[in-house]
Amino acid sequence: MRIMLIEDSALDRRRIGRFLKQWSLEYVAVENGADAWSLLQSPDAPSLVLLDWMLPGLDGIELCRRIRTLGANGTYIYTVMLTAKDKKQDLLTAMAAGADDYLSKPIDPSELRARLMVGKRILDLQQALRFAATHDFLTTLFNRSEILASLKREVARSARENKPTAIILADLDHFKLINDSLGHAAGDAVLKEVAQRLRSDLRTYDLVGRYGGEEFLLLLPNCDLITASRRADEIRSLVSKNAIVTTFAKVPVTVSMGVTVSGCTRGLTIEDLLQQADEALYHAKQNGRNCVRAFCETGTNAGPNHLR
Ligand code: GH3
Ligand code: MG
Ligand code: MG
Ligand code: MG
Repeated sequence: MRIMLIEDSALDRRRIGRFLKQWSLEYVAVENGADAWSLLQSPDAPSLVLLDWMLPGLDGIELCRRIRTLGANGTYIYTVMLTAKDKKQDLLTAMAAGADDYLSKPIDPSELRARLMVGKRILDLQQALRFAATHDFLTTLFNRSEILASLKREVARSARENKPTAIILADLDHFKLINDSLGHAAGDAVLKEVAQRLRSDLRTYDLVGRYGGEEFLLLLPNCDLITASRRADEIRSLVSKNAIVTTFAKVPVTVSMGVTVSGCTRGLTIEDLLQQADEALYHAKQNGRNCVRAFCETGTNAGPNHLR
């Protein structure tokens, strides 16, 4: 948990800062609302804000309202108002503006510490709920709805920046046989390990999610069809390189992949692109599995060797 202290009084800033340091809490101190607002809009903004009510320019209440408009992307900012005001009406104003809690000045350190603990509990809970809502329970990859949301975002961005985004649909070969011969638990162990292998070969800005039972969707931003086909083939080879060791048996695993890119043809929907990747995947399966096929407008699908 990172804290932002927004306080125009240098004395209060130092005093509260001293407490936070004493408790080994990471914090950044800001002395006015405008600076705070620009910091809060950055992707790595602090998750808990200690906010003075009276500030020059943008005051605490207005800042509180603005912080609440940031919540849309899922990261909650827990807000504690600090103020000398102690009338009940003020408390209501602060809460209505979006504050989660309220502390009267002069700040009592043990009270501050207790409120921070409550905030941390709420933030931890919120983070756990958010993770559960966006990730697949078995593999801990992004779940279907989250990877589809990412696809939508990446495709919009690639159109804006006029750069391709590669879409790879990967499907385990004859996975049903593993379930049938070794049982569902062995199948689950294989899915977990495959997910780990997929994740291990990706770059930080690439994305991977569990699209369906034994199907995975990979997104490579700013990657053209030829490069994506090669990358897919590397990933395919990594997945199948070593048999997967489960408590039931050593299981050889292969994967087939279909690749397409956004940005080649204008006006393609997410559904069109998924359809293209699926078509290419179908060709990979038809071709004997354990291979990569790229979608082509003409209907012929080529593996990475043909694209070189
Ligand atoms: P193909 O090479 O054509 O893709 O064959 P396949 O056997 O992989 O494909 P099919 O669609 O026939 O079977 C997929 C199987 O994946 C069927 C389903 O029971 C299994 N499956 C889906 N989700 C899970 C899961 O969470 N755990 C386990 N163990 N199996 C799952
Ligand atoms: Mg003040
Ligand atoms: Mg399948
Ligand atoms: Mg399959």
